Amino acid sequence: MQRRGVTVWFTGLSGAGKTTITRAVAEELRSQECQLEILDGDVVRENLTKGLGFSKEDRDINIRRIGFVANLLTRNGVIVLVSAISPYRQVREEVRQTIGDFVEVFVNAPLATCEERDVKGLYKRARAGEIKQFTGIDDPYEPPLNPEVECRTDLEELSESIAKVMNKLEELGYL
Ligand code: GGZ
Repeated sequence: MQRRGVTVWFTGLSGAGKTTITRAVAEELRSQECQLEILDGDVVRENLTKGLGFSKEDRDINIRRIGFVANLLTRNGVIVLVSAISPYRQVREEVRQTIGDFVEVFVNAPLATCEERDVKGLYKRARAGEIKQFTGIDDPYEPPLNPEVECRTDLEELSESIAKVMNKLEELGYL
């Protein structure tokens, strides 16, 4: 019998740790021989949503397209790991309603921490005004009000974050 699919949606600021947790959870799921796919904002923007910018309109289109693909996969029994800033609550809720089997993971680290990490040097550039509409600097981020999981990546180890996600998937009957 085919397992039930689910979309696990990782939302949070740039540098909060979405990609790191997503990859680690993917590895864990693979070891349990789950069928999975990753849709990472960075990668998606190079193909599926190439050409889109960072206005609210473009971000919403980006999220709706990711949601569309995630839905197709989810209803075919795949565990879909989406990693995108997805700063707007309303469109995240819209995607949740469409997909149904949806687990929201708030990857939460204070802006100061993300800025300190500044893995790609984007915050520095945003502060210098070289990048406009940068989330957290001169563009909003609306945190989830009732996420199924919250990972405080400034306070917890990666292993703890992975365990939280895996335990939730098990609790909800997806594993
Ligand atoms: C936010 C930006 C921006 C602006 C470029 N604002 O941490 P990253 O670098 O590797 O991932 C971020 C990515 C954002 O793409 P998403 O598809 O996740 O965004 S959204 O869900 O809001 O549509 C960041 C980089 O692109 N980046 N410019 N202005 N992040």
